[in-house]
Amino acid sequence: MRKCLHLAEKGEHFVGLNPLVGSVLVKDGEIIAEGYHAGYGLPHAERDLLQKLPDSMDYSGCTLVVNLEPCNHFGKTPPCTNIIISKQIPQVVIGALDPNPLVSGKGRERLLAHGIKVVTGVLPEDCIQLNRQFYTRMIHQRSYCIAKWAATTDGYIGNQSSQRLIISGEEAQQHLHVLRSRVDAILVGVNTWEKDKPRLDSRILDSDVESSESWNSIRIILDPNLRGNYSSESIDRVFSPIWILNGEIEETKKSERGNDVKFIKLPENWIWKELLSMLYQNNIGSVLVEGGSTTLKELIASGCVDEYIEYRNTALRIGGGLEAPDFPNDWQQQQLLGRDLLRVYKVPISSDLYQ
Ligand code: AOF
Ligand code: ZN
Repeated sequence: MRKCLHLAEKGEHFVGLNPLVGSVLVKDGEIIAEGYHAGYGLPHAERDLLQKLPDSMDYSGCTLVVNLEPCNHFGKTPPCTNIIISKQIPQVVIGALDPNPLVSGKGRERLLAHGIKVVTGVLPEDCIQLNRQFYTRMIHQRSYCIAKWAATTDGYIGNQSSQRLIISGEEAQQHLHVLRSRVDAILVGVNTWEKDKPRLDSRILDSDVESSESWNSIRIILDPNLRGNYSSESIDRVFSPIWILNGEIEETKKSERGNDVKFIKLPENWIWKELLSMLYQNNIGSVLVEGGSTTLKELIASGCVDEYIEYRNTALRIGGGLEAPDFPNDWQQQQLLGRDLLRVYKVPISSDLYQ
C-alpha cells in the first residue's frame, strides 16, 4: 500500500479534481507490475497497470493493491471493476473506500459479487490523508477551503489605519507563494482588495522557477455590496482571471490588458457553504482565503474551513488593531520560518466510513 501511495503522488498537479491513485500487482510476495492515475481524463491507476500487461497473462495467485476503491461508474473513463473482473483477478486489496457518491461501496460490492476476494481498510488514514482535498470535496460537495492569515506577536493581522502593514518576513512570504501556486483560487474580501492592493501572486516562486502555472489560478474578490474599484488599472495589477462575487451584477468582460474579469452574482442571504459549492461547480477544487479580518471571521464561524494556516511574527508588537481570528483548536504543526512561526491545523477526516 505504501508503494501505491508513492506511485499515486506522481499524478500530483495533473489529476485536477480527481484523486491521486496508485496500484501494484503482487504475486508470491513480489510486486510484478505498477500503475497510477497520471492525469485528468487519463486511465485510472488499475487500468493503467493492467493494460500494460499482455492479454495472455494468467492472474491466478495475483493480488491487485490500490489506495482507493476501484470505481464502478462511467466517468471520463470506463469502470475499473470491469477490467478487474474481465482479467479474473482473484484478490483485490483496497486502502480506503471512495467517497464519491457514484462509487462509494459499490465498487467493492461489484467485485465481491463476482467472487473476488476483497480486503478493505489498509492504511486507511494515510490513504485519506493523501487525498484529503478529494475526500473533503466529495463529502461536502464544495471546494476545499484553506484559511490563512499573518499575525503580529500580540495577535493582530493589521492596523486600524488605511495603511498596509507588512507582517511576514521573506521566508514566510516564500512559503505563502508556494502555497498560492498550489491552489486553484485565492480569495480576499473587498476591504483587503482596496486597502492592501494585493497582487495575490506567487512572484517569489515564479521568478525562481519561471513557472507561469500559478498565474492561471483564479483571483476572487468577495464584494457583496460592490464597493470595490475594478477599473482596468486596478484589475491589471493582477496577472490572472479575476472573479468578483457580488450581490448586484452578472457580467463577463476583458480588462484593457486582456485580463478575464467575471462579475458573479451571489444569491440573496448567501452562506459560505453555498459560495464554496458554487466555486466547486466552477471547477475550483481548492481555495485559499487570505483575509481580511471580517471575511476570515465569518468564514471560520461558518464551519467551512478545512485547513488553518497562521504565520505569526515572533518579534513584532503593534499594541492594537484588527484582531487575528480566534483559532478554535490546538495547532498540529509548528515550524519557524525566519522570525515567523508557521502554524498549521488540518481538520481531521474520520476513516470509519471508508474501511
Ligand atoms: C479509481 N482509480 O485511479 C481513480 C479513480 O471521470 P473519471 O472516469 O476519471 O472518474 C473520476 C472518478 O473516479 C473520481 O471522482 C473517483 O471517484 C474515481 N477515481 N478511481 O478506481 C483511479 N482516479
Ligand atoms: Zn476507476
